[in-house]
Amino acid sequence: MPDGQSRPEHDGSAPVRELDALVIGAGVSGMYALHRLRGMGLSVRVYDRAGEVGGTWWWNRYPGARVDYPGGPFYCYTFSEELVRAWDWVERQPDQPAVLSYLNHVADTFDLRRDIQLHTTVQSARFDEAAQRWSVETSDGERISAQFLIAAVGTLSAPNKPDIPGLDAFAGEVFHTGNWPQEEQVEFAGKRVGVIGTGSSGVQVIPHVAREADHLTVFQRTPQFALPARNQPLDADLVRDSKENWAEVRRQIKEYGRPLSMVPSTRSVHEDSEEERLQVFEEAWQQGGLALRECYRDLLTDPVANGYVADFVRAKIRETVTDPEVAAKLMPDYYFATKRQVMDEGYFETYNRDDVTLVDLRTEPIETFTADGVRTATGEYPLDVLVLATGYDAITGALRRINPVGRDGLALEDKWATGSRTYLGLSVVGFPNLFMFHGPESPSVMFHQFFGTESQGDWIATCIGHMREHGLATIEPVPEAEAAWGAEVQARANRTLYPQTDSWFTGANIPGKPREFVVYIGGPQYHQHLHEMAANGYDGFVFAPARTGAGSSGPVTRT
Ligand code: N01
Repeated sequence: MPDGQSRPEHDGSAPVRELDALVIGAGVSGMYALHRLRGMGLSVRVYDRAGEVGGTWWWNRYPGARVDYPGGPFYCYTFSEELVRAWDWVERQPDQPAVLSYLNHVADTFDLRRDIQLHTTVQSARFDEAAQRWSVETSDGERISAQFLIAAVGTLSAPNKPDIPGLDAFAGEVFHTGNWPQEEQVEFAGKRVGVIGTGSSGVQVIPHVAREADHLTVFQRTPQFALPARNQPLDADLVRDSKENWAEVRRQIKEYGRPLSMVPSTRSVHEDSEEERLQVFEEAWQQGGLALRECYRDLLTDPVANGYVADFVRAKIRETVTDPEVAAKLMPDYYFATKRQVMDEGYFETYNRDDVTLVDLRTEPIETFTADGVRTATGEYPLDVLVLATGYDAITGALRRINPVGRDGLALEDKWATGSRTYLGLSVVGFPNLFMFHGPESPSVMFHQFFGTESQGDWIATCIGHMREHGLATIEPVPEAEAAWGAEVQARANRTLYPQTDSWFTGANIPGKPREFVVYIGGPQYHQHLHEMAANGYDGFVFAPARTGAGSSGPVTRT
């Protein structure tokens, strides 16, 4: 039976589709995996429960959604100069419709849609040890047997619906920013709207809702060190130069995780006087984007340095918000920039409006939702519409919800019950031939998202090519390599202030999730290591040849 075709079952059940690789998710990573692996002659199919390609950019169409980091120079795949030249970005931080149009353009350019099955959820995946393949079932009853299972499920794609008493009894409309209605336009005009959550999504949606709604109530659990995004039209010279010298731009991204113009300072905060320091902070504030986080090298490692910049931002919030009592509620009290940095466009100014109320849940917790709104310890807030900007079960949530079952019946949920251990953030002991994009212990969102995808996708493609060349059926990391990688990730994180703050980086936003910092800090070194390790014979992995009946040979470590 040729790959990619279906094999009838003798028991009368639905036929099984045979694939070389099954990819879960048609976002940035899934589309790249399809393009790359199909180009090697593999039979590949992508499954996605969404109605279109685009992943997070398809789901997150709330008002105000846009790229909030200046990705520099463009928010795009980097591997194809032709693709770079063919698309004209207009803004430094494009909005959601622009990004979604771009991703649709990519799907068309590379004729990806014919191998993407939309409106289809992967419901289960189990490794069949005898067949050395993954058995997968989808929501429409299809059964698939694939040699490789590739999880391109997204870092921030499993919405977190908070467990707040009475929420299901609320009679008004409820929307989650990560699952925004596709067809209908959500109307806020003339309505009393509540927003829970002040992360990146909340900070983006709040000014838009405030402008439209009759009244907006923001329920804030943790204030933000939001920085001015200062989005702007792309400079025509930068666009032209970047397109003409794309190989050099790409080299810089590979080496630094961003173009040279955005590389952090090597200067310590302690080398400057207070006056000089404040001037550096002010210039970075005016520049906007990540400039303030990058203006000294030790802001994220030295508590004293961090305190200086945190005080500077708190002073800016106090200057912006006219009512001192409201400003006091907006004061963040953890280390600056240790949550994923939030960018704002008129966020703090929103609290100067008469039709906006800020409820500080730290002093006034929600007791319950009622049919008409929210009751807190000290007040009642009638609402017609509720927006949940409450984030995600990040990094591991989407794959844990599928819960693949590996060797010896080991479920991923159980494997990761006490810690999300992986090797290189892309493979897991006990789960042969499972590859993850942006998994736990990879650089994930802390590196140029598109380049990171391409680097991991190229690694997976090279590895599969290597296996085919040597007649190998499975690959799996060894426990020692997995443990050592986990230790390396933790050691790097512990040299920074990140692990000390509750955030989705640490899993602290999801009750019951293990608290651990599972992002690899030091992106460029990760990608270098990944490819060197492959070139050196896949240290830390064990391969097994294809079984030829009962007398199969055991695993081989190196080839
Ligand atoms: O989610 P978040 P997000 N009761 O987890 C609060 C990316 N992104 O969707 O901080 C009350 O950051 C929670 O409070 P606390 C980006 O990487 C990118 O905003 O846990 N409040 C917090 O305020 C970003 O980091 C773009 O105390 C509750 C908020 O909800 C990531 O997505 C745009 C609560 C959640 O903030 C996630 O951002 C948007 C409860 N029970 C997002 N539960 C771009 O532009 C949660 N909260 C590229």
